[in-house]
Amino acid sequence: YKHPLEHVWTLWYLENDRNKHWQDMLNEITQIDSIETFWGLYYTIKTPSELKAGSDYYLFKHGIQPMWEDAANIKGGRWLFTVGKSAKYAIDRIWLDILLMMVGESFEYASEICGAVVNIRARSNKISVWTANGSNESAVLEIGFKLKALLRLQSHNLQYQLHSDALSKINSAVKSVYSL
Ligand code: M7G
Repeated sequence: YKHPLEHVWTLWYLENDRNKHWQDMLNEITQIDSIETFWGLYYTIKTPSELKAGSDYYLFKHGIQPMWEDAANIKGGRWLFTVGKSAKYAIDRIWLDILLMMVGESFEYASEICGAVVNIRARSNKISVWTANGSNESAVLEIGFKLKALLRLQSHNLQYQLHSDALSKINSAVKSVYSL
């Protein structure tokens, strides 16, 4: 017997390759539909801190492509925070906490959650939680406050950015709609 999750989730992995378009670097790894498949996968794959710079993981609800253009994301945005390199394993702990919050439906506005992303970069790593509707202020703020509180991120600055701004402002800074 397996303990089913409320939603089926898909894990994606991106490996940087300068010869490929961004979308072609994204690989769908597997689907997660139970607590047992979650932990089986978690202990099989590398943790974020073990990935090489330029790599990403994406965990999204099944049926949502982890890109701005997907119909489920296009009106949405992301809570973004950077995780410095000084605490090497902080990124692993925060990523696992976020995965558990998502698959465990911990947010009051869980239906607004699309997925989460971890970007491993040479300078500083980033984690973001993507929500469906950037104009749903109560949902955006509840999710942001909960991330800040549960993740003990008092020292981190969380920024909410709209995907539509990211889409139209490639190569320039994306403004933040909310900041916590
Ligand atoms: P990133 O990997 O989110 O951050 O975006 P980084 O700057 O720290 O590496 C890098 C680039 O990947 C963007 O400038 C886009 O060219 C491309 N990219 C990233 N995302 C999430 C998307 C997306 O959802 N859609 C498209 N079309 N390109 C994206």
